[in-house]
Amino acid sequence: MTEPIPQFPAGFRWGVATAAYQIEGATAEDGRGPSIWDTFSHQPDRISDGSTGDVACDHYHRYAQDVALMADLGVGVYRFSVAWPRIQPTGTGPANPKGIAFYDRLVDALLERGIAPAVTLFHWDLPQAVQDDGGWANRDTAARFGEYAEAVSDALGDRVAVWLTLNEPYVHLALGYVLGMHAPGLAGTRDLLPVVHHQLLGHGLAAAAVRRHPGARVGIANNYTPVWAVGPDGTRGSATDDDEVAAFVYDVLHNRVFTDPLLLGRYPDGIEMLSAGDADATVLDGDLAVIAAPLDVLGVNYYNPTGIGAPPSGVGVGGLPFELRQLTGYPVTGYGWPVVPDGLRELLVLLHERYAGVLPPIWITENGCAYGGSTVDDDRIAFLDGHLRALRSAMDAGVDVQAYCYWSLLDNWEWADGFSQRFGLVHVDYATQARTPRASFAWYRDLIARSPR
Ligand code: IFM
Repeated sequence: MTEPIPQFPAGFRWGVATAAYQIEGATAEDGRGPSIWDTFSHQPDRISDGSTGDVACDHYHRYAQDVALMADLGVGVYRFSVAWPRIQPTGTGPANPKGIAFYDRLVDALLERGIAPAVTLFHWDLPQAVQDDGGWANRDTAARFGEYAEAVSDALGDRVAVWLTLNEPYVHLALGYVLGMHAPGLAGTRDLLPVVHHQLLGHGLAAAAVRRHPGARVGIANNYTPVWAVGPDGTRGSATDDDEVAAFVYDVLHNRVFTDPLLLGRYPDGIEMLSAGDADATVLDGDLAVIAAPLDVLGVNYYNPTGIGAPPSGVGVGGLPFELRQLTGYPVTGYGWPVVPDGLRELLVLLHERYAGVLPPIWITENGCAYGGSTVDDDRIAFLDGHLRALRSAMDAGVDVQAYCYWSLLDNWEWADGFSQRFGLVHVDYATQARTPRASFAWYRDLIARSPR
């Protein structure tokens, strides 16, 4: 019989996570403006099943039911995102009272149930009007994001436990500006440094805005991955020296570009590969000090390690010197992602060592898996069990982790893959919007109930 998962320390926070465009729907209600995801999802051939987030899980109207589900689950934290275009329909100007009122109601409903709100300010749904002015390639977007953060924190700052400025800026950059697979749908952008830097500057300005509220705790949710050099067969054993070099480069890009400036106050060596313009005109005096203001938490989103090799021609996607290789030898989720629980321990220990002395406490802001639609989801329970053991062993090795948020509470709209990927502890029937908790929901509820408060 398997040993029970070792207990987590008292005060450890259990939670679930979602994001606005993936669950809310109501995209044209109460004054919400269009976002880049409304535009993108309505373009032909962008989304694998042809769906949009127009209705999604209809959470905008059903939030009370969803909060009741969380109360039943027993979580102490709910990580959700605020849709910028609900607050500022054109990405500038005074806050839309009806947009604020929705999040006000949500926050109060959570607090009534003893659930602490953890708010992400940007989970990819940029107001379309801001994109029309250049999106994150435009320095003004950072300032506008700071003003938006001011408006949201003025409304909710007395009740929010933790603020996460950006979600996965690396993914927004790679899929939105290099590969064209996510909104804004740009492929092959050559000068990427502005998109990196203005997201980071936006983070810094938003963090400062939020910090005006006494007791505010601020962080960012980055996507991290252990980078493994692998040969063409997807195994580490067959990796060559060239594959190791390619993996080193990929690690800089995925794991360091959005973290070294935050924690070390400088860009990593290798940042030049992202700059096709005048870097000095992008990174202005004083910016790095704004970006590197101390964080209270570092949000870590972990899904799997990434296999990387050297492309035969020396040049891979986006002109960069690496290629992605599918790892072999591991089970995969329904999405085809390798299941490597120990990768979470490896990653956390890596961050702990790489940023020794400057690493803030970690929140696991996302970790989860997509499987088929069944509510009997032993595969998800095994995923959770393995990853929580790995998390516990990282904590035993000295990594300070304060919270774990499973992705996701509900099945939801998985970006370019529409409704085809189900990550939820709760099954959603999109035709009726009926919510049915899965077996994993009961498993997680039991784990939380057994954990010391
Ligand atoms: O659904 C996404 C989420 O929006 C960001 N992190 C990864 C999840 C699964 O792909």
